[in-house]
Amino acid sequence: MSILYRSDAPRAAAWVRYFAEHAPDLDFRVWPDAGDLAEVEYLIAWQAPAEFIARLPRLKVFFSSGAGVDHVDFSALPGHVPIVRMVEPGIINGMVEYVSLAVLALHRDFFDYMAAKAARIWDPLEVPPASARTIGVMGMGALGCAVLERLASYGFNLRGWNRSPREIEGVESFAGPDQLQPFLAGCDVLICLLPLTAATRGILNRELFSLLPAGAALINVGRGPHLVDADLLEALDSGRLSRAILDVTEPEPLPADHPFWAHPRVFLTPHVASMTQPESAAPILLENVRRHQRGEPLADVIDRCRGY
Ligand code: OXD
Repeated sequence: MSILYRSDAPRAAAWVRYFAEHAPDLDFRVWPDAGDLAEVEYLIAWQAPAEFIARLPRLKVFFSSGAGVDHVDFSALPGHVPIVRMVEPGIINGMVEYVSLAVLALHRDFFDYMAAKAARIWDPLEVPPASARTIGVMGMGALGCAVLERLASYGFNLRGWNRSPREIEGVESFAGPDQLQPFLAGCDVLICLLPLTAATRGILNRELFSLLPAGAALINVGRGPHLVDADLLEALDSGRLSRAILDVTEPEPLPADHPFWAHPRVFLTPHVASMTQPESAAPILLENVRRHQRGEPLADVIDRCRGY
């Protein structure tokens, strides 16, 4: 039974250690030291290039090393090979930390104070309670729900929007295109945690911004192509939006001459909101391999038609 890891090299050693200790019966290999590729049955990878997949005739399961699968070429993977996304506590906790930090920094005016400090201005602003703000999350999957749960602990008003209806206690839920407008109308801070699909590409655009309350802020931790960059710049420059916190861009890395770098109301991080943590991901992936070996249904298999 061979598993091949073909992803982030610095984290490979931790995967190897875990499998050596907990699954010595499995032959865990790390690319490029992959041996005979014809023996590989499970692949852990970020991408699935067609010419590489063609060299794995016995592949049984493709495990994405990240939470998203938009970068995976589904057509390269034979129809009988399930595609499994990474849902693990390390990724979830990282996202919860990042989004909480971003929301609290907006709520407590940290970006204004950074500018004030640079200008040596001592100017205390009003401190409204969290209950005076409404935070909206687009995408109520594993990450979106965990983020909403943590934000609830601060006392914010919460709302969520999802393709299909989802109920979470304490969260006003909206679903589908018809409810997008009423959802947006109440969001002081909008967080994008949607999967990237044909339906969500470019969803953060001028029309959507026009439906938010004037002065709302945007946090994009989904994917760069969710956002129409020119529309965001226009919304910021016209004052329709107050700020944007972006962890993802298109392309990545963001080119040095892109206007986001110098924009005073865009805060950028280089796609670090959350990362797969081998220590917490390996046990979950191993359990899924064991399920497959026992002929049981796998967890976190994506729907190829839906795209996530
Ligand atoms: C992921 C990511 O999908 O890091 O896990 O963006």
